[in-house]
Amino acid sequence: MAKIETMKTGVTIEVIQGDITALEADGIVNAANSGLQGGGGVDGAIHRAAGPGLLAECRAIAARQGPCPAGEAVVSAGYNLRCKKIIHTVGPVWRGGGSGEAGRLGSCYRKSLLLAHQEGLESLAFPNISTGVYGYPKKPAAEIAVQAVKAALPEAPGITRVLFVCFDAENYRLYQSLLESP
Ligand code: AR6
Repeated sequence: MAKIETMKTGVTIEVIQGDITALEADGIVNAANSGLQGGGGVDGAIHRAAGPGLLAECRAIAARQGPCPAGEAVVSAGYNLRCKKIIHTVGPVWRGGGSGEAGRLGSCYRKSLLLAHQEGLESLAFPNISTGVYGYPKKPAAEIAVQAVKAALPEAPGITRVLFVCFDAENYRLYQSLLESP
């Protein structure tokens, strides 16, 4: 069952377990790589579900502005997904924690939220960035995600609904325990 926290500002933060490509939200965040070339994990699932137009647009973005550094975010259309826009953010690769990973991971959530707001989106769904192939330990990653989103929400007043979409049970439990009881 989804856990929902309603903040004083009226913004709801939800945690659900499932496949982010099946979700209906104005914006869906992709855990991309800096080349925006598609890949495995959630990136692969999003590209498969969105269709080939997405890769063409991502390649055009990368050709125009170069690689997307870790902690940054870019926006594309949603193609065959049930969203208006896809926000592609590049998480940090876990290197033991002493290489600025936490700051860059927080930046992924913050920049994605700000970009979604700039694009006029009202709801945004996040996967658990960096906790797959990039190896970020799940507990600190979840703490950073929730903290960074809550801190950035006042700067993104158009966003009224944030969803954390957890694929695995461990992340789902972690996010549930981080959100207060409704
Ligand atoms: N829906 C929601 N979450 C998912 C899905 C899905 N369909 N599939 C996987 N996850 P990862 P990263 C979860 O590896 O660690 C790619 O190759 C997964 O369980 O997708 O940021 C990119 O191209 C995990 O909790 O992303 C990059 O090269 C979370 O998504 C690299 O992987 C993130 O796992 C990025 O690595």
